[in-house]
Amino acid sequence: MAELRNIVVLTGAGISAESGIDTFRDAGGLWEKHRVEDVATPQGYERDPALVQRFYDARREAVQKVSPNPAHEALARLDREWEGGLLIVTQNVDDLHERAGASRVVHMHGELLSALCPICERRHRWTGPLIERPECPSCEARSLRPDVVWFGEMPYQMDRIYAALRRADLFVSIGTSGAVYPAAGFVRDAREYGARTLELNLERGEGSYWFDESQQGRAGELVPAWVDEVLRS
Ligand code: BV8
Repeated sequence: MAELRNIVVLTGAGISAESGIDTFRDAGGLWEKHRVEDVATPQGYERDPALVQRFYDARREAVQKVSPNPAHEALARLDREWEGGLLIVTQNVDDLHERAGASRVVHMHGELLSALCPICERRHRWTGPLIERPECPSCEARSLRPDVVWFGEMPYQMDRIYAALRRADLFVSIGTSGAVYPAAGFVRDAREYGARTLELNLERGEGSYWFDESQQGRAGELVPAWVDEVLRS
């Protein structure tokens, strides 16, 4: 791995699976018989705000009862010890990367532990439920919504992500099925910009074709081994 300087890592629900958080493929359609695509949309929220708030209240509560796993810990070690460029772009709305100690993290689909006020557009760290329509701490409006990016909404910090992809020598995708865009397209962008591409995932997906190398296995095993290799190089 000569001349390796800048790394971009993309993580998905698979990196949190071993912490006990259901992936979308497992939970898809299982949650109160609604497909995530139906619940995680502005239209779904418009149609039945209580249903959507309950969906997120349950996940916000659950995420505070689980812990980071060896894959999160390995990426946090990489963040501490890697002197080159690193950006961990996560599609996950849990805070397990941060709780493992990583700091160069971007939540492109938002965060469960944050509430967004659509009136004053401020965000607030939020650990409790939103179903009772609490007041916004800034403007007192009672319209707080989960601070997550729904289908059809613009993902966060796209400029920062594309700037990192342009500089990347290595793009590593961990625990994602590559079903959701624009995240699923990052591997093609990275290749175009000249990066090597590596996939670490439980199974080969339709996106695996785009990777120079694809390793199958559990993130808890593959990620620590890969981080060891990078830090030794
Ligand atoms: C956008 C937050 C414009 C909420 C999420 C047609 C109509 C309408 C829209 C579209 C359309 N066609 C395309 C679109 C765009 C749409 C999209 O992609 N739709 C899909 C369904 C086709 N995308 C959007 O709307 C996005 N916005 O496009 O705006 C734009 C375009 C370009 C540039 C700027 C703006 C917004 C999408 C964000 C939606 N919000 N999450 C919430 O979390 O509730 S998406 C949500 O689902 C996750 O964040 C994640 O992104 C996705 C699930 O994917 P994964 O993380 O990969 O999880 P999954 O379960 O699928 O896979 C898990 C993988 O792990 C599996 O491969 C499994 O094998 C593996 N695994 C399991 N266990 C392990 C493991 N691997 C390792 N170890 C293990 N132990």
